[in-house]
Amino acid sequence: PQAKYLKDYTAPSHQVEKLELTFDLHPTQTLVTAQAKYLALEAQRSLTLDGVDLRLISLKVNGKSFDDYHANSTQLVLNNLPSEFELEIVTEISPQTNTALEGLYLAGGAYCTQCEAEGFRKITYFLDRPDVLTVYTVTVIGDQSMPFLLSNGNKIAQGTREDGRHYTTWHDPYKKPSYLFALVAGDFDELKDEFITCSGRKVELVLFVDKGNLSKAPHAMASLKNAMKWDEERFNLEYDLDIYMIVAVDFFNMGAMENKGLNVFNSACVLANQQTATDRDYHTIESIVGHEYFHNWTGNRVTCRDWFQLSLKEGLTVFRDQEFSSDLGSRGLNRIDAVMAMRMHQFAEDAGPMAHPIRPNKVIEMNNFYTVTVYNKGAEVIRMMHTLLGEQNFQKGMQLYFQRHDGQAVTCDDFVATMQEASKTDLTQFKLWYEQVGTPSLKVVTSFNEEQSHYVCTITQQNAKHDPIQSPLHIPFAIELLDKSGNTLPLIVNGESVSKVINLTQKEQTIVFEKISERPVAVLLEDFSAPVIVNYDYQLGELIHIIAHASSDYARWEAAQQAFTLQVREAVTKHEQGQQIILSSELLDTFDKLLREREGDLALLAELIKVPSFDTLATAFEQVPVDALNESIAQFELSIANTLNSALKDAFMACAENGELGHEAVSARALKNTCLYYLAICADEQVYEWLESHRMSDNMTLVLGALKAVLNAQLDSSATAMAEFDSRWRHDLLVMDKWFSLQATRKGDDAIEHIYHLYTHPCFDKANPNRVRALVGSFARSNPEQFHRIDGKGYELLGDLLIELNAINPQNASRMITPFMSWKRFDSRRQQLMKAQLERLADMSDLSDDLYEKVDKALS
Ligand code: BAL
Ligand code: ZN
Repeated sequence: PQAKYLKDYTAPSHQVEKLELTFDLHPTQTLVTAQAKYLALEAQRSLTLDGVDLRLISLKVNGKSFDDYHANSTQLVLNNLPSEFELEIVTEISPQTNTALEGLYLAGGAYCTQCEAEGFRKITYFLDRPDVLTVYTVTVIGDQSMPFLLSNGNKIAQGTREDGRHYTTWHDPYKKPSYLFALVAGDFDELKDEFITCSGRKVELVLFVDKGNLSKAPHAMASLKNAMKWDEERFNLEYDLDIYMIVAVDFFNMGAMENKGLNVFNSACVLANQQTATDRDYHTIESIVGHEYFHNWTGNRVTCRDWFQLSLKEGLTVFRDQEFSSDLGSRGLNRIDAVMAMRMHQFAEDAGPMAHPIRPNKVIEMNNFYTVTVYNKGAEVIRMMHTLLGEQNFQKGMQLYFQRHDGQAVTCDDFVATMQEASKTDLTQFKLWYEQVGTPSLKVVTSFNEEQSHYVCTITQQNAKHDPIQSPLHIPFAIELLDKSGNTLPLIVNGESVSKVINLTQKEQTIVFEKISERPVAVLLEDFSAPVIVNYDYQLGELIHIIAHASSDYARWEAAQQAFTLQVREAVTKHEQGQQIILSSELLDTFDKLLREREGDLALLAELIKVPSFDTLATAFEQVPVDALNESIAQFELSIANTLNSALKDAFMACAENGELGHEAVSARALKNTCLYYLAICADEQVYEWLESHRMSDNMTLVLGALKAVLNAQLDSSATAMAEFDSRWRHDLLVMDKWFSLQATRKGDDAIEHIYHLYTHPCFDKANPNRVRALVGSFARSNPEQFHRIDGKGYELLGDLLIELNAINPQNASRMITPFMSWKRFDSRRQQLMKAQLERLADMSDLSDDLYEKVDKALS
């Protein structure tokens, strides 16, 4: 496979004035007629169009058949063309056999498209690149069994043909790149609503769901209306078409897609009622509906010049959706979510063989770059800009960005330039964040000078070893100083009050805080003000002080994470020396007190007392001590369960939860579930009763919480509980995904065989990405004990699946390979075993580009 480089970018050879598409839908022989007007930008006489898996039926230039062309498996080259011409191309495609779910496919009874990044070339020959924008008019012809024939923009015609088939024509007045094209055809239930924009325009809102699912659509609709209102209020951005449609489909590679005026969503990111969806699902739906809506401006109205600039729209839109969730819900909890994603997934990616800058410079398969780095680290980079500029200047920058670039395809540099200009802030050094690779670290050393009343912080930046940019970055470093009583101390530097955000720009910087009369406790990198690792020798007592007193909820949670990390380091050493592992009584006392006081947000408390995940704790070690880590986590949980038994029970009973969806009820359920999880570990009759009553309730958050607790504690009731859930929910595949995920975390020697056995479950389907992620994805991510089995059976299971998925759906295969990418972080035996699986893949003659790129990098 051929790599593409950012440095090789060249402007397109032609402009396309308009594109008219006609789809005559058929499962295996869909005819696509594309009529376009091309204008050569230079004295170009040839035109190279992208096209993959297409059967060319006919080709005309200016109405006449044309044969001065040649085609290969990825391109069609036309020669000796005039400078302006109409091109008509008819191609035939087979949606039913398209299991890759890219381009036009027929799955779960509906036709559906996914064109980002390069799926449009699987529909027709075109300049399939984001900097070629044109106006689309689309006619969809289909059987009457599919009442809805949808595409982007406004409906301008519909009717029935003589042969009984019907058609609908759509026109999108906004120029767009091909990746934003969408078509959906099928039979759905509709939820309709409307939104009156800030300028008084009425927008029709329609949500299409599978028949019978209408009762699960209102939350997504409410989220959409909230998003539309929020974008007007916070960003001054109004929706621009007369209609906004969302279609939920069952087969989809991603969460959702922001096609202009016609979002296509994975049904898992739309459908919710309290019987079938957890509070977490509700939150995810709100944030994804928001994310896709926000793309209408950051992505659609202003798009990317080339795919290397993906973070231009994704980093920015993730930042916007995070702000949306934070403004509507709890800022602290949303920050915790964002940081967990960074720590657990992005830091690992940035340290592994697929490490890349948020603006990558070399790509083989673009689908491999829809990553936590481009999305989440990209959002952190935007957040740092927001921190440095402040809300007002940031919004000024956004306004300038739209004023200058509306309707254009631009670069990350263009974005930073508008921010810089509007805020009159020099972002030259800051821009290195777009090029650097790996997680930078900050070593912090502090000292207290009692005589001078000085608290001195020396901070040294270190780029990652594999970072090509070995020079200091511009890092906003937020700090809070707490006195012995837990009060926040004013920050005075050089005789002047300063804000809590310090600009780090040098390799080493010393900050002297003045008028500090006692040694304070420093809350470092408050709110994760930069995506970096802080190395500082905290004492457990200091962390406990922060848990009790920091003014930011995030900082309190972060201190608990750090405390667990400190403890796990000790525990691993103890495990190696054959000593008993327990959690420090100081930390247990702190948790006990918090559980008894139950002040503030209960959901925060629930997060605070959770032992961090295996993946999170693993980041504290150069080489992951698999067995010691599994043992430590189990022992920590046992310590909490035993020691805090009565506090957990009191908290469980005191949490009033009325089955509603408001923040208080959600928080109460979160804490109830955390308590029950621990209580099940040393359950008594009372706890069995609680578990049973939650398991039988009609609230999925409680049901799943109880099931998870029962399985984790390996209670006798596990098998019956799982069987009952199966028979109750077999008709609802999205709910069954929760069941598959739970099955994946099963312990015991037969866990692996059990998963192979589940492949034959009537609800399981390897062609459906949701099912695969639920079962095998959860296994590899959330069952470290079984996945990393020393007999290699866990790795073999994933290897077997990847080989199959390579043929069915390369994009999904490529996502599922992630756990193998960090194989070098394990002991030599496990390295050998994982490497063997990677080599199995490398030896395949038909390895997809998607997997090739990752396997090649992993093995090199
Ligand atoms: N553009 C792909 C899906 C998303 O990020 O919204
Ligand atoms: Zn996005």
